Amino acid sequence: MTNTPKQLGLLGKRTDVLQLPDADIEYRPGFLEHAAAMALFEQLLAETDWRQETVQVYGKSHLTPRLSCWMGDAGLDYQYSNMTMSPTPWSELLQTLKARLESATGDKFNSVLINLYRDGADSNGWHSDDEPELGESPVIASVSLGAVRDFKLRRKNKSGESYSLALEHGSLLMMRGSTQRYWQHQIPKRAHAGPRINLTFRFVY
Ligand SMILES: O=C(O)CCC(=O)C(=O)O
Ligand SMILES: [Mn+2]
Repeated sequence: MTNTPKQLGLLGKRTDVLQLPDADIEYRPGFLEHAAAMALFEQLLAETDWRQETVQVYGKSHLTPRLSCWMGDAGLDYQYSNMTMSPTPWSELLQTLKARLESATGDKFNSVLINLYRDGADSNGWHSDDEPELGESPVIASVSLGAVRDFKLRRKNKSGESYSLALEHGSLLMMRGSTQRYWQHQIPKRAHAGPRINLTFRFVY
């Protein structure tokens, strides 16, 4: 099934504001209607140019424990975990989703990092989305499709403050303000999980 702009229906009106110090995080479950999110998931799974990137950690090469694709406006280059990525041109499908997100949030995006967690063994380690090209106060719009996975947050200041949130199919998580400066996030491995796709829309300066 192919998603047309009309089928990318928005549903949820509920927004949860996470009460975390020095963070600005909102969670909207049911941002995308279930069937539209399912069709989006299937289409992205089949049509995305998935790659397994290599990252350098302490001088050693590692394959990332997930597949990804970086899409965005021509001419944007992006540093991510010591790799430079040139974006794939926008697909019609994701241009449509971007426009929906922009009108729903009032923010502008020029790129998206798409991650595929093939099963529970795929993960995303502790990090902040704080690359200099995302500016002082990065705005990240994160759409989740498929299997529910835990999104963990921890304070950088060693206070021990942490938070865990289950990111559901069709949900939107918005991170703004000082969130990336003071907090890290991760998607830990999980014993049993089906495939999940996450899209983080960003604005690269
Ligand atoms: O999969 C997720 O929900 C988070 C992805 C993420 O943090 C990233 O790609 O920077
Ligand atoms: Mn991130």
